[in-house]
Amino acid sequence: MSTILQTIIAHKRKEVAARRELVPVKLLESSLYFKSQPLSLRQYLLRPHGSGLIAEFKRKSPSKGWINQYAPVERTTLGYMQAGAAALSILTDTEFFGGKNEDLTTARRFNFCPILRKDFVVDEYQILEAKSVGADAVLLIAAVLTPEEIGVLGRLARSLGLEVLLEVHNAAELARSVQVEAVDLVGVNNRNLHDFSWSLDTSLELAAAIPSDLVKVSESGISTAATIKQLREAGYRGFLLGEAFMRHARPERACAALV
Ligand code: IGP
Repeated sequence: MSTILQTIIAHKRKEVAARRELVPVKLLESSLYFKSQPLSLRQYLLRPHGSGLIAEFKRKSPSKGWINQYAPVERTTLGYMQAGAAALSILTDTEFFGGKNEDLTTARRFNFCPILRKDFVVDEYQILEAKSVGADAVLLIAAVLTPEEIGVLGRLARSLGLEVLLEVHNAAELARSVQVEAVDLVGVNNRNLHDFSWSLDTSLELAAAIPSDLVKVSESGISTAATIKQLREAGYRGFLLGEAFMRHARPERACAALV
């Protein structure tokens, strides 16, 4: 595991332990969202003439620092969807990405579309939490989880109606982590988490190795329609873009310009 990931995961475990004391599982389960029917990220990405765009709300990152401190969640996410995005991704990690659970709930109040909760899941508690704040899908990162953990967390998510996006960075992670009964979509991260370098080849080379019944999503560093076209031709149906939008004062306008 890279050092930044280790730092994030260590912090996340402490955070979850503290959070569990404040908001016990019983309380999470009383959230109204617990009773709601989630929307299918898979289906929204596979819509015949859809953009396949998953537009991300991300204020900062360990590699870039602050990207956008001021854009409001309401205007940005509604603008993303009006521009033609297929779904939203909301960073809820506070320490490293400047997000919070309330950002997701705010996005939920303004949008009828699938919402991916972007966080570092290491514990079943976080799956219940994702459901309680209104998410439709969760991210599981292969680089930080054993295949057993992916199985347990993925099956729990699916039992609540949440879809699971499994993030991989290379062929080895894909081979050991992909479990069809616990995963709905595979996200290939074009960013190397050890040195933050970027290569589209990561997505292009892994495409053929992803089981065909899982929806393919390409993540990170995408900023042009030409790249999206190339990925679509390689079999990708989802395109996760964050910084290309968020680095603008009006991220939703950058999204409209791309769709
Ligand atoms: C978006 P970018 O380069 O368009 O901002 O990337 C998304 O892929 C990236 O934010 C991301 C991420 C993650 C963030 C991919 N995997 C895991 C936090 C955790």
